[in-house]
Amino acid sequence: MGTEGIGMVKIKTNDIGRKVTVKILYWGPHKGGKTTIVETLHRLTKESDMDVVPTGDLQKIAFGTGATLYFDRTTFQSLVDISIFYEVITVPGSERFRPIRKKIFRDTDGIIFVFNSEKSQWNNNIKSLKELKEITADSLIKNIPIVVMMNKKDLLETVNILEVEQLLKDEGLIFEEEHPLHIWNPKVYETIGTFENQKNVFRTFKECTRRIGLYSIYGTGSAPNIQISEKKIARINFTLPKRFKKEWETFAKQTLNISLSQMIRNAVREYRSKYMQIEKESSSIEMQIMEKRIEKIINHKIEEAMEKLKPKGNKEEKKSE
Ligand SMILES: Nc1nc2c(ncn2[C@@H]2O[C@H](COP(=O)(O)OP(=O)(O)OP(=O)(O)O)[C@@H](O)[C@H]2O)c(=O)[nH]1
Ligand SMILES: [Mg+2]
Repeated sequence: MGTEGIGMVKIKTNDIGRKVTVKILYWGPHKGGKTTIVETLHRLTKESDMDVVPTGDLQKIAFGTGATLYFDRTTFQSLVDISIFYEVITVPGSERFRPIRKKIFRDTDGIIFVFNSEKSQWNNNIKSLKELKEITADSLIKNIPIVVMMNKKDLLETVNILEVEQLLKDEGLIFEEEHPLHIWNPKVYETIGTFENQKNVFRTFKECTRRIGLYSIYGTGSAPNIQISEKKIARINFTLPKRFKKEWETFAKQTLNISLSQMIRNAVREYRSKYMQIEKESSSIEMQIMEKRIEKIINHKIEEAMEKLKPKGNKEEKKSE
């Protein structure tokens, strides 16, 4: 089946649910730098103090020239949550390996597209992107997060970021602001893949893992649908439904012995600190999700409060029945 293995972020757990494996695929044209980037990522996480570490060597199946023949593969473990493993794979970019790419793509949770920024390579990038779209059967962004590396930015004759974004737009991979998927538009990074001059290699990887996590947790495998309200983006500013306000005030005072505003502040602090642990780099996406979570917990507390404030008579009567 053409679309087999395509769909949502399908994070795999082992039998006892303790180990989670996430598959990240580096995709892009021949000689764009995929293998180089993964080599750099591997060495960097091995030698420096990062929050992921390689669990083994980097397996490469390549020609003598260095071009990938089948794939490169390696696994990293998260140190933030040691039950999470990232299986990182690169496809071979040469055109004739399309069937292999299709096979390797199966069960991918997130894509890092390695664009070759050299002006002479423009058409190869387009071909590679179109092929990816075809293979993913339009599930990119919607069900599979994607981030873009504009690689080889150390070279002189390179395209600029606006040109790449325009291409993504033309290919339907950038949504307008009013579209619900807008916040999941692929982030485009200018990168250098070689270890010596490396730029944004780890950052792009982290952004991909972050998106996979968000899709998995908040979107049950698809892009979480978060309504963007300008007021909400501006700051954490949730409002209590007025009709519950009194009940909640009573709840805060009677049960927790604090004021309503203190209780809100505590809820905000609690969720903010949780978020900071997951992601230090705050962005509007986290803010919106955090607000959703806070709203949820507040609504839950309101319900709890309502429950508590219900006339007790009925319950007791029932008990004694
Ligand atoms: N100047 C420069 N060269 C780079 C960069 N990244 C990779 N290269 C070089 O580009 C060439 C091709 O890199 P690879 O990593 O083999 O490319 P690939 O995308 O894996 O190619 P395939 O396996 O054939 O798909 C190598 O000579 C790399 O050293 C970069 O950021 N800047
Ligand atoms: Mg390669």
